[in-house]
Amino acid sequence: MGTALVYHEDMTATRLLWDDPECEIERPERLTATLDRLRQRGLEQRCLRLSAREASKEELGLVHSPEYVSLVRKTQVLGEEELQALSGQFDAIYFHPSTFHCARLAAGAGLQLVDAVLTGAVRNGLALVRPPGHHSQRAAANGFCVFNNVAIAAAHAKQKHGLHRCVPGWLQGCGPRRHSKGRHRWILIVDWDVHHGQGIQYLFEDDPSVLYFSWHRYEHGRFWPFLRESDADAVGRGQGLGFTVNLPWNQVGMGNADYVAAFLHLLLPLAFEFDPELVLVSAGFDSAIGDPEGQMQATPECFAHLTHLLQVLASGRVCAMLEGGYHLESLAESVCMTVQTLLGDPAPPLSGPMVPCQSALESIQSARAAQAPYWKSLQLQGQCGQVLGCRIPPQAPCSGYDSELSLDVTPVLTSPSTHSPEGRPPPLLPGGPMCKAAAPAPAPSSLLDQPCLCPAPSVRTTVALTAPDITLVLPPDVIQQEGSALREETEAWARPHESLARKEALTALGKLLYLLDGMLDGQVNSGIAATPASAAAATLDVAIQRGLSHGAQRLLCVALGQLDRPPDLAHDGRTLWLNIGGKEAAALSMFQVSTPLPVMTGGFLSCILGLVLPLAYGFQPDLVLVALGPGHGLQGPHAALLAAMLRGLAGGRVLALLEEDSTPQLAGILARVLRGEAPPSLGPSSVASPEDVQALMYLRGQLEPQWAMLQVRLIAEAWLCPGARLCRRGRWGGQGRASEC
Ligand code: Q9C
Ligand code: ZN
Repeated sequence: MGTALVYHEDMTATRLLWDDPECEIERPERLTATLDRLRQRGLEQRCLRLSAREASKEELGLVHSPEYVSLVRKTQVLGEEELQALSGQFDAIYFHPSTFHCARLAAGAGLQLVDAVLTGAVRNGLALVRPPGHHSQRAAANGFCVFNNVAIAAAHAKQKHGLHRCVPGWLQGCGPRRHSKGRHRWILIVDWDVHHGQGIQYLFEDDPSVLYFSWHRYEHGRFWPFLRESDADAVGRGQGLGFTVNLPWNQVGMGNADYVAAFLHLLLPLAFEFDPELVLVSAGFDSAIGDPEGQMQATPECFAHLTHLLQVLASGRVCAMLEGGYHLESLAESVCMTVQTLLGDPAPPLSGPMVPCQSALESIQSARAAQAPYWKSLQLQGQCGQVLGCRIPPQAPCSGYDSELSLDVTPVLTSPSTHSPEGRPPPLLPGGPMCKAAAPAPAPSSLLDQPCLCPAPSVRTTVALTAPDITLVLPPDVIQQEGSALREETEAWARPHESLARKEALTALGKLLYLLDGMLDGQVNSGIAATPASAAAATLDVAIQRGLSHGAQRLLCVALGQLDRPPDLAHDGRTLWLNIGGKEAAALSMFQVSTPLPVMTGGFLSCILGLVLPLAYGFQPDLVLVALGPGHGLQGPHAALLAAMLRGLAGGRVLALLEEDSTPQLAGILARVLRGEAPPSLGPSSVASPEDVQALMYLRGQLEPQWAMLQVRLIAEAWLCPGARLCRRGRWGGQGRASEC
């Protein structure tokens, strides 16, 4: 299933006819420059091109008053002076004789996109539109926005869903399946534009079937549109309490680490709990580097990651619609990253230090605190601080840190609280290859001159199974690998390992080495290999050594089940070893972590979002091994979600190692997510068990000082546990937290 690109060149017609410094940035070149770049990159050609249609009066009426629609209709026949006078009645608005036509096309484009996705014609898509929509209100134009394109699309999708929902079997959500609060789950709107989409917020603030998330430049209320209701404590009204999520940025200069942290620690926990059927993105790119409005620092690649992270929701049904974005180069590049990711290409690695700034952490924390009363996924972590801080002996499973690796690490929270691009905290890790990644962020122009860093490998995903199973259903472009590494070479790697002496183990190892070499040479992007269960640990050990000696600078290994840490694993910071399925939570060093396999889906999700991905994004690996070892206990959909999310790292260079007797279904589902398909929905998520939460919070406490991406401050302390603050500081959360206590 493909990606739709909805466009109509008539949308370049509307433009500012008089002098107005505030409005002049919203110009036709925004669309033409973006489309040119999509063509140059060959991305437009890979999409299903749809020509935008005009939204009808009735469709506009889903969101806007009839009087307002006819007011805008009349602008078609006004002269320049009348247009200017009318424009002056709204905040940051211009009308042109073509505005009504363009705005109807913009709204219509969103409707076509949603229809294409909900009918299954495509998996996802982008509508390239002007004028933008998210500031527009029931009876008001605002902030360059005339009709609220995303809100109209959401209202239309709801209506459409209403039509379909009694068709048996179309959606599991039809029958008894309800949201945890007894409501039908439905649409998630993610507004990553740098301005607050107050128009969308007003339209859905009492509607629990639409979860609206917006981050925005706020500066404590001193930035346009200067609204009190843009702050984190605006959480919706009535039935819709908790379904409006505002993340106000109080400083400029927010970058990749801040945006990814906001997704991992705020948006995604809520989004998984909400379990939407459809994700709409108010895709403004004025939140990208170089934009004059936003003054932020996130690079275009960051939008590939944001898109990638959203694609694990709603079976990948993501509809993005252009909002703002006024730096033509940054806009065009960021749109390319978004479309490329919608098409299923792996996200290019993020550059720069993955250390969220203090101000971003404060904002994320205040939004989490405001939402905690409404979301189980946030409450548990708060309670856990209480449970752990007060009941668990601090010395329990921790064996202490490897001294030279942790001692001279600067505690992140002692960095200055003012945030500027230059005032970043120092890089996290001493010496080694990480320092390269932690170079200062390049200036916008030099950064934007670079093309995408990772050329597409000729083969996307390869499956190298020992006994190819004819029942294994693979997508057409996934290759079944025939080749093996040379016999002598395979034997040399196997020699130190007793469990690799058997012929079957050697054969499997030869196939794995061949696949790994293809990945390291850049011929293959990702792959799956199998091994006899008895040889799993040794095979993984060889894969790590081989990867490190053949070009990988930093290797992330996620080992599920009973897979012991290779005995000779070096503590040089080049390998991050993460075992999920260990007996107890333990951090042998910041690079060797083990945690029990979560019991419940909710615990599994918080393990991935709260531990695995923050460590992985902080580590910035260039190769990922994920091994499903003996007793891994993961069901297909869980394994698929893990693999799908890990694919965001290392430019998608992920090698999955399975046991030989794994089901063909498991191999098939992993092959599909590794080549870029969406993982199946996990369904309504259960809460995490107390043990799951304890393990996670314990490790977070141990590792937070070294891994900045893990940082989330204890939420709603007073609300959950009056004593938690003290417990936490005194017992295990003290380092670097002077400001908190
Ligand atoms: N310098 C969109 O991005 N002017 N609208 C703000 C602050 C209005 C932005 C002035 C900005 C409207 C869709
Ligand atoms: Zn904007």
